[in-house]
Amino acid sequence: LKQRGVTIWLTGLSASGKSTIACALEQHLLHLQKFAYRLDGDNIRFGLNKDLGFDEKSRNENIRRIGEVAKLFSDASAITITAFISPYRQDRAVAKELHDKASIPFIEVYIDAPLSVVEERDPKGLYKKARAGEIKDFTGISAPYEAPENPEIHIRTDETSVVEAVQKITEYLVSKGYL
Ligand code: GGZ
Repeated sequence: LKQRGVTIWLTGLSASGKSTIACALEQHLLHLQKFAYRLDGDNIRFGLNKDLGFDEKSRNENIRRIGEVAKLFSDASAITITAFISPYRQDRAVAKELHDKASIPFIEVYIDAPLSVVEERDPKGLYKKARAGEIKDFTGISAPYEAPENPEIHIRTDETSVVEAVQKITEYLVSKGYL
């Protein structure tokens, strides 16, 4: 393989657009004949991490394991895209540190949409349930989201199309020589 691995770490609220952008980015990279691999709730929370819930300790462990797995994929030369809320700054810092120690690039991408916007989207009705007290520890309602202070890339999904978001991330990868 000519390519070197890199981890693209998406963080943001539920319904902010992480999965949509991650899927589109993965497709785009595969079309460019790159080895891209996406980690998201479907292949992690239903598999490796199916023993974990959404209290703070469980989320810490969820993100710790995802950080380790992302590092392994990137070490194996994949362009690894993770799409998890990852609400705690400290957890994301631990994942980044792991990559730093292995000299693998870690790109934090803040998928940013205001709470009012994601609550309006509410594609699965989860915000409504959280407001009604039917889901506890719901990020943005009854659990914290600590926004990145210095993300490598900041995408406002209420003002940016999916295509533009993919373009922005791709341009960053090219500018750093990762693509
Ligand atoms: C936040 C929750 C919760 C609670 C279930 N809080 O929009 P979704 O549905 O499809 O994606 C959300 C997903 C969040 O899992 P993550 O692994 O990304 O979270 S974290 O990084 O914080 O560990 C949401 C659903 O699971 N979900 N309960 N209480 N999101």
